Amino acid sequence: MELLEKFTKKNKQLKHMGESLAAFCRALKKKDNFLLASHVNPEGDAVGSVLAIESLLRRLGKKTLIACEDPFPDRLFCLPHKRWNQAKDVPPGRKFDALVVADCPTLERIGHVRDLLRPETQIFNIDHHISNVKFGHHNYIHPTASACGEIVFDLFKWFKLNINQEEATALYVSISTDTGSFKYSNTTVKSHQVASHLIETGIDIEEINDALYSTYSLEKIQLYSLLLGKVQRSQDGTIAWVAVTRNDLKQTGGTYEDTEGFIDFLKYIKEVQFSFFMSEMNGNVRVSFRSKGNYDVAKVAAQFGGGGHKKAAGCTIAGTLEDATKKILDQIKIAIVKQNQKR
Ligand SMILES: [Mn+2]
Repeated sequence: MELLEKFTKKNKQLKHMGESLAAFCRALKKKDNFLLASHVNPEGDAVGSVLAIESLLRRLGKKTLIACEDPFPDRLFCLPHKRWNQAKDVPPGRKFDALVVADCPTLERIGHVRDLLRPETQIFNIDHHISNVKFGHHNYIHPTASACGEIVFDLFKWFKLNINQEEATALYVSISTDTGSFKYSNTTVKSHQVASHLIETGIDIEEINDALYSTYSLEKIQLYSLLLGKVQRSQDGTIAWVAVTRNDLKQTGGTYEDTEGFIDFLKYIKEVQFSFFMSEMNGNVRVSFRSKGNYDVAKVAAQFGGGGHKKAAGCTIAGTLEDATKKILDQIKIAIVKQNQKR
């Protein structure tokens, strides 16, 4: 109990950015017709948060529509997809008085959903990225939350709504995926507390965890096998990286989506402190970073206009894989030197 009190105290001292939860929720209450969105290439936290907020608003009697740039990710089949729309499928002329954006540090990252906005649309920005630029008319950002879903849970509490199983599943997926199944350093007492409330609703966590972490297609296994054979390391072994090319996908029948999570294998190598995973895409290279210990990959990603968290970040670099690799390695080496000087 003592630990819990200590944590709660510490958590209160850590300031959220933007307005208070009460002010944010009161402003939400005043709107009627909501559009909900998250970032392009949505993962578990983005999808789970959006689904749960949509359900919350619907239970408050609001009109809602989810529209994201990308289709519902197949791998999240444990979540309902029937309310998910792509921005391109929203009928033109449909009016919204509010947009809720979850788990998204900048408005650019919602992609073409921006085309659905009108000057009068009020933007509600709910997030946990420390890099969030507070682009909303209303912002509620909690950088110490392990997942955006953890913050959405607080919204349910504020509105005094009992979370149903569908909402609990969505929020569990949010928190579980953003904490690497409660393993990453962003996992807190609160992540576990919220999870315990969600489990109390009677959701089947074995089924959810199997769906999230133990259901692979043969194509994905074959793609992983190919990529494992291509892993490269720096001379001292502290940096590891690999790239997936269009040809790799063709050869194995895997998809870009299948590669999510592959970067963890690089991190599992004992000596590795920095790892990055590159995807070759339409003349661009999409990069995910991971770090261990005190190294900060958000700063490395920021050098390329990206962002994220200290130990998990991403960016997009224009150009070839070879160029991107060289540029990234240079920046990581600078980050290592800087970090070692601090010691
Ligand atoms: Mn997140």
